[in-house]
Amino acid sequence: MIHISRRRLFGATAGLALAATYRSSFAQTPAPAAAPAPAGPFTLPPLAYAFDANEPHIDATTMMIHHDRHHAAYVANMNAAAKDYPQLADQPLQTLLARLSDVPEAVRTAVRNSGGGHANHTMFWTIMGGKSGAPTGELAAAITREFGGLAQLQTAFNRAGAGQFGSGWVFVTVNKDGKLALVARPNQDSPLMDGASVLMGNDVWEHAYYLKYQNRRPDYLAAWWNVLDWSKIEARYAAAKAGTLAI
Ligand code: MN3
Repeated sequence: MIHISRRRLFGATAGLALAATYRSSFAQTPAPAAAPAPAGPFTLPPLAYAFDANEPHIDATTMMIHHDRHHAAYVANMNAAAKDYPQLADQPLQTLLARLSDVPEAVRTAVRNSGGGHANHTMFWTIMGGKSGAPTGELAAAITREFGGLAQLQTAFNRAGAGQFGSGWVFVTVNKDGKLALVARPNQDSPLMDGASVLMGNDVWEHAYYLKYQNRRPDYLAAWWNVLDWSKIEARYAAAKAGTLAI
């Protein structure tokens, strides 16, 4: 690869000489070992759609960096914590987060930040990749009951997201009776930490939107509704009511 670009820069003769030099020096240098697969009980869930599936509202580069680097870092941090405290993996993540005070103090902040980040992003990917539309059935009825309708939910949700100072999330929570509520949380805190269930949520950290929207967080919040997969959110609603919703 290198000798091709060098040839363009320096001409064929010089390029070939350079290429020979590079080849011989590489031949004496052992290839670097492949990065080890992240060892540990926590794993990065693959996206169920392509990085560009949410274009033009969320660009592919943002999706790639957000999933493969930001979310991967939360997973890696959880595995680092689990190295010394393997009991962190003995219970479901949502249970761990609901009982943060039981987590050993040495890793409690790590679990709050990275365990919260792992849970929040795991939820986040699953509800996107869609083509907008609107909720139907019981979820649509619940949204009308609680907020007055989808448009009113969007207005209140986007206002909460724009008003979240610094980094954080906006969520709609759901209880076993199907009752919805709007909550904003800082950093990677999650309603799971209060024992609540999350129906849906949007990430308002700058890494979620800055490449495309820069400081225009309200524009990102408004555009995000275009990539939702309401069938996934309806399934989460049904699971929450059945008591089977995990993250
Ligand atoms: Mn994020």
